Amino acid sequence: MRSSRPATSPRSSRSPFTSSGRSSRPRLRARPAVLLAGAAVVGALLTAGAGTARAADAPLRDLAAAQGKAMGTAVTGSKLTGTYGDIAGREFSWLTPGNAMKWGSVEPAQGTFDWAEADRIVNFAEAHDQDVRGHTLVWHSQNPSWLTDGSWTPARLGTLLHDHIDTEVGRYKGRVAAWDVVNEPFNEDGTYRSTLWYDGLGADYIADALTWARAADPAARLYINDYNVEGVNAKSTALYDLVKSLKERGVPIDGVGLQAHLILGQVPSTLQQNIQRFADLGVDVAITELDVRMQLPSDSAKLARQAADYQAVMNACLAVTRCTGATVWGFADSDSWIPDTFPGQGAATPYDENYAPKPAYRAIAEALGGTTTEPPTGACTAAYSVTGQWNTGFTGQVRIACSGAALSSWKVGWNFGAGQQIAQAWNATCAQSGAAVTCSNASYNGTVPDGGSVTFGFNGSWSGSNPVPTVTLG
Ligand code: 9MR
Repeated sequence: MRSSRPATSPRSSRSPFTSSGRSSRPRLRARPAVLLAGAAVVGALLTAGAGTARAADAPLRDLAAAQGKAMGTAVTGSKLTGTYGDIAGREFSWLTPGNAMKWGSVEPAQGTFDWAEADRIVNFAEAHDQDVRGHTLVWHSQNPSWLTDGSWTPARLGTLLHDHIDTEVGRYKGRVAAWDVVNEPFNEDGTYRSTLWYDGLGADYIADALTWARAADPAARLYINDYNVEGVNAKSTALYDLVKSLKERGVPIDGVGLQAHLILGQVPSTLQQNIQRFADLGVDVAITELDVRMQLPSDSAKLARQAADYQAVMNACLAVTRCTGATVWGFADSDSWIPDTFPGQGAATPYDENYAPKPAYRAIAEALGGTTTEPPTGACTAAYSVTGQWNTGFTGQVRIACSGAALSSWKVGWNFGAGQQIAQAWNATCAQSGAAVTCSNASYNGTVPDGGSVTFGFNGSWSGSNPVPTVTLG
């Protein structure tokens, strides 16, 4: 299934207006910080009725791109519509399937494959100009029972693993930017975890898996991913020693994933130092599964502490060039694994169950250099931003968001101050008379629920300057 975004969107259609290709956000290979191309994201935001001007709230992915980083989230494919889909597409530049690419999901019976949810996520990512982090090829958990219950000779087990990697990486060749090839290979004390793979094939199952993944898609970045390896400790040192020896042996390894399933108030003080030591080995580092859990119920003090924790993780990544970015393990509390696994705990993600951003969201944005404002209660707001600009043309968007209020239809208006002219709009009907532009909802997006948002876009022309107009929402 393709995106919910109509095909006229320049992001999905890759129209000539965006022929420079994918935007200025970073690819999964680490690179120095760059500024957003063109006009970057600037905006004006007015509260409905009240008319108070506010600073723009740029999406996290744009803020991250301006820092040379990416911001990602784990997603559930079946949820990628409505508000969940809007947020996933708008705020994040990486998507990780939370479960859809695990062996047990893709090959439930031997030789019988189900790629539906994985395909859905990859298609969504492509329609929203996002990279996919494939997760995960070799793990001790969420394997199909035919595999775990079978009795295999080492040779047969190796062939099964090789075929699995060939099949899955091959299927998404060129479409998955990075793979968590091996997941969670270590015990807490730094010894190898006893698993189907280690017990059957020995420690070189890791080198073999990486080599097979490289052969199946030479362009994909290959990672080893683990938890409790965020600070300097016995487990992260074992991972460090492994990566060092793999590099020395010429085994393909491009990065390490630090999962970062953290407990409130317990961000390791050695996080940045640890990221740096992996970077110094010549590999990328990604924060791959960030969440910060707390004892429920949450309260404002805990949420403030959590915000500081998120900010500390972002700051550590920002401080190291080879830290490519951070992925949250589910962006909303309603889509988090924590309550099921740690009874009584939760509220671990940056959005609450109703998709309202929490202090942690604002902390991430601020760490990434953004300014954020909390919308006043009981208001719908419209924010105008220029998302791309070239010689004589530009792409703009307006986001209408409601909090404590809702709309069943909408109309926004503005006056262009420098002769700009709208050429084409999507997700709205727009008309321009002289400088005055009015845009009203399309048949399918007049409803903006409490806690939800709608975005429409347009291409226009400009010359001389392209100032951001003041937008009114009526
Ligand atoms: O988020 C995943 C959850 O839905 C599954 O039930 C769980 C099963 O183990 O796996 C979760 O994701 C895990 C990830 O794949 C690897 N690191 C730990 C994550 C949380 O358990």
